[in-house]
Amino acid sequence: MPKQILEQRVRTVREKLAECKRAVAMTGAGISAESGVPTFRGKDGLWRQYRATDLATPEAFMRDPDTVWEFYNWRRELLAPLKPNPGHLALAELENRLSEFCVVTQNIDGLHRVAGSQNVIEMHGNIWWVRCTRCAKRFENRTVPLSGPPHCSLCGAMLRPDVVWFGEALDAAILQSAFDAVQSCEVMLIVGTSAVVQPAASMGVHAKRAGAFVVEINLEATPYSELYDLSLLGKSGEILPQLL
Ligand code: BJW
Ligand code: ZN
Repeated sequence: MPKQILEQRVRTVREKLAECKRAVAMTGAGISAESGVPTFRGKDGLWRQYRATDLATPEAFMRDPDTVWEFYNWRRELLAPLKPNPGHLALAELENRLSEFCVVTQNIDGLHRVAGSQNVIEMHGNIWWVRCTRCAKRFENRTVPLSGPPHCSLCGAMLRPDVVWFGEALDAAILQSAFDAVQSCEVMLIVGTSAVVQPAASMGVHAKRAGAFVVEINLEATPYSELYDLSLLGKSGEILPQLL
């Protein structure tokens, strides 16, 4: 994208944000890429190296919990030392500046909260939480590395990562709060998501239908780019700070 066009679009979005009261940022793996977190579908993306059906479905976990836990343990080790980048920090600062601002994220890395965002809806869960496969009790667990699958301190059953796998329904209350946020915002930023995984992928469409000004920030176009008001092509860690 030519620099001049990008700068002009950035100015437009900055003005929209300065005028508005309610905004939402919907984020995906791309916002954490500059922190060193692998994406799913990019060049070195996780789903290019591993089969999601072997590692991120309830069937895979039932079949081979040790392998699934090995995968999540490896990702926990990789994530543990990573820090938020200027993109996360800019969204945390937007929350301070607007009367209502919320981050709806597909990411499970927890970096938005580390950056200081408080109003965060984690649609796909959080890798630092585990859930009992029998009694459904949730626990925060930051042990790195884990030595084998962890077990529930209440009932002894195996715990699973508290994340949403393919074919699993999102938590109804979490999904509703995401819908409420996107359907009542004036400006929506859609950052670093390939927009192929539902129901997250169509959140921008809901915002657009409800009258929001919808902006996509990504290295490349996505299946929804044409529907939105503006596309800012570039790194979110460089573009988001310019919107303040
Ligand atoms: C940058 C950047 C930089 C990089 N700056 N940008 C057929 C049609 C429609 C739907 C379906 C279908 N078949 C099956 C479904 C449903 C399925 C689905 O959508 N599948 C599609 C893939 C086809 N969805 C589900 O199963 C969901 N549940 C559901 O539908 O339930 C229904 C139900 C109801 C009632 C009962 C039962 C069921 C659940 C989806 C769960 C997704 N889970 C994962 C794993 C989470 C845990 C984990 O991490 O291990 O979530 S998969 C993975 O994809 C992860 C992500 O959150 C999600 C989205 O990925 P994201 O964030 O978009 O990352 P990438 O890598 O794809 O994109 C990165 C982007 O960043 C790129 O665009 C880059 O260009 C950009 N970028 N660097 C700016 N510096
Ligand atoms: Zn239990």
